[in-house]
Amino acid sequence: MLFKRSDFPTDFQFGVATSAYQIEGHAFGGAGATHWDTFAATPGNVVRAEDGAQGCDHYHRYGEDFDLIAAAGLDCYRFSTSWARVMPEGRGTVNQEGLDYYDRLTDAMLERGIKPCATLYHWELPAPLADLGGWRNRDIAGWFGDFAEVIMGRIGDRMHSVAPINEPWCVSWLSHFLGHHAPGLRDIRATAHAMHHVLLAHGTAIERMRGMGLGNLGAIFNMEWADPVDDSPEARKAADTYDAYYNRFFLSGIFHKRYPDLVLEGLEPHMPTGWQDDFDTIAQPVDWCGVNYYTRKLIAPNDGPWPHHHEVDGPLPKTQMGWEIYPEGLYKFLKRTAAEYTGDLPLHITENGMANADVITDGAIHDTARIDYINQHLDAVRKAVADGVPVEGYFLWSLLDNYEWALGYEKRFGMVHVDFDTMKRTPKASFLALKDALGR
Ligand code: IFM
Repeated sequence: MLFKRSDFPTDFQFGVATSAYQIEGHAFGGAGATHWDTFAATPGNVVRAEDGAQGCDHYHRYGEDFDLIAAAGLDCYRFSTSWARVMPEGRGTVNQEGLDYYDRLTDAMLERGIKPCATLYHWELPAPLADLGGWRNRDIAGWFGDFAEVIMGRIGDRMHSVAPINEPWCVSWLSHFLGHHAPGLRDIRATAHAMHHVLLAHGTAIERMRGMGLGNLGAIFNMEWADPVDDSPEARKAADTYDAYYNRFFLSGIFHKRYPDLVLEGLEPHMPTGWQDDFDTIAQPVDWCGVNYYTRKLIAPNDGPWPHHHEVDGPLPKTQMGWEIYPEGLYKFLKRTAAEYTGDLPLHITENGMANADVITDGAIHDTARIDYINQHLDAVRKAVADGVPVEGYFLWSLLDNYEWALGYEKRFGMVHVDFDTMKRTPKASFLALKDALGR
């Protein structure tokens, strides 16, 4: 790596991030069915119809995985709690086995000196709630608040930080407008409802957790830089619209108590009744803001229905996901988020990383592309810190190769290789390089 721990402020924290459905193995421990199980079981939705039933068998192997985190010298572990594991019906009955599991997980982190950073929801909606309309149903805010109280009632006393929802854009737009993720809808009214309800659920959970006396609560946004395909005003507006519904909508709801005009231009007729009255809940104060950053998009205008645009293939080097590598976007987002939304609030990069077609050669994995990617993005972080942006942490996505949702197990994001037949873990060159850089 081209950096050392000492190149960052003294309290800067390094961590690694994962999520429940992607690694745990949802077949174990009495977890209920989720909308990802049914989405994956429907032909055409997921590569090879793969699901999270086995994941990386982290459910049984978390001790070994936490040993790796500790060995790498990382300070924090960002994990998520599966709603369907804790409450298989989504409401009512609690699965004690699920609570016991997260209890053991928490203690296993603490025993190794790793700070537990929880995200309550990383996409595995209990199927019975999907039957009731899922994120389209306003009641989800209350159901989610109840789940927050149940899970944090058990492990909240030992959390370093908690965020309610991972990537509201993915929960709403990607899943209800583009249909790429469960529940696979392509409907503008469903999208408008989900976008608003995901924020209402976020605020409700923050309110409930504050009520329980929990602190260090945050919000996590995925951000994608949008550049116009050319210099025309039409292309500029197309890119600004993409930026508005992808990035600004969620930040603006939570930090400005309003939605951007460029989004309301398309979504206002489809918003749920009374949405304007929900901002006091949505904008519950948070203690930090998380930025998940991977890439940028080139956007071109078109004559189709709103949002009147489409993505264009860009010229930059790409990852295994086909995503352009654009570290400048991270720098620009850190600057802009602080300047326009969060001010002095601590920022954390809660996800950043790349998929790479990693193979084992003579027992080793030479993922130099990932090392370069991390170097370039941490350089962008250092630049932002030098400019006075209060960035306090960086979490690499991800610890392990895992279930990459609609793309199945093919895309490898881990700094530790997983053989999905044997579940054997093999640290890649990036793991060893990070360990070297962070060594205390
Ligand atoms: O794997 C996902 C994760 O679940 C959410 N953020 C982006 C990652 C890579 O696509």
